[in-house]
Amino acid sequence: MDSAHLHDPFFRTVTAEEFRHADLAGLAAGRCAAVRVPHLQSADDCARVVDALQDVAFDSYSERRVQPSVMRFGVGVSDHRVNGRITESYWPALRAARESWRFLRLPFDPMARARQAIGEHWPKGVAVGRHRGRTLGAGVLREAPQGFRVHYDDAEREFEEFLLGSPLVAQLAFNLYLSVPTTGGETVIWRKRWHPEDEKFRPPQSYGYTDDVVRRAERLEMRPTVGEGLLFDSRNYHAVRASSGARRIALGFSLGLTADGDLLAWG
Ligand SMILES: O=C(O)CCC(=O)C(=O)O
Ligand SMILES: [Fe+2]
Repeated sequence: MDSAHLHDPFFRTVTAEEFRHADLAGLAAGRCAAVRVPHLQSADDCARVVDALQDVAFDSYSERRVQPSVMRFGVGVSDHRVNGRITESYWPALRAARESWRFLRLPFDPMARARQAIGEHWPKGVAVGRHRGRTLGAGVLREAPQGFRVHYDDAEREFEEFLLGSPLVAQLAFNLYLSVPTTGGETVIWRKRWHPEDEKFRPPQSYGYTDDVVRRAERLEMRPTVGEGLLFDSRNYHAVRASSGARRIALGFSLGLTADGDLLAWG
């Protein structure tokens, strides 16, 4: 039998009304691939953020590394990483990004709310991670009408020193969908982690890989709805399909689980 047709019963999504402790622990343990909470935020609150962004310019990620381009509001640590270290440029960029957030004059902090919702049943809650004593960015908003290439996110491999001061026993990507397109925009996750052989599928300098890297791997495809919160294991290869018809804006951050049970966010 072609291995592409075999199903791993642990490679599945769990849908729940909130982020339950058992589902987060199960996700970290590899007992499921993603946890979806369809109504994490109300459509009204999502619309409030989207409205505030109406006339706001997004930056784009480094065009050298990220093709096709991905638009971003806020600062991501990946754009300030050289040879596995955070460059000093990150900190003033982060201060400027915090200023831009204040400029939106939102009646609530959507990142803090998301952390609160994820940490509601987690013993220590969710805090923003710190790097060498300095608090990292809490997350970004991303808009990628042309999608994200197949890639994985793993701070253990991306950073030479521990990003959050200690090893991360699990790493998750969080997204809250504030606005969704009419066509496309699916999040796709493959049951595959990086292998050294995969480098032949990565164009030089690129963060992402060609689709061949996930050929034959089992796949999950999700179509997010407005207000949905999604958590998945970011070390699995994943991608976002191109979209059209309306903006696809997701609030996103990474989460790392330490051996002490701390769930720490960074953008
Ligand atoms: O926008 C998404 O659905 C996923 C984006 C992504 O690559 C991530 O959150 O790591
Ligand atoms: Fe990602």
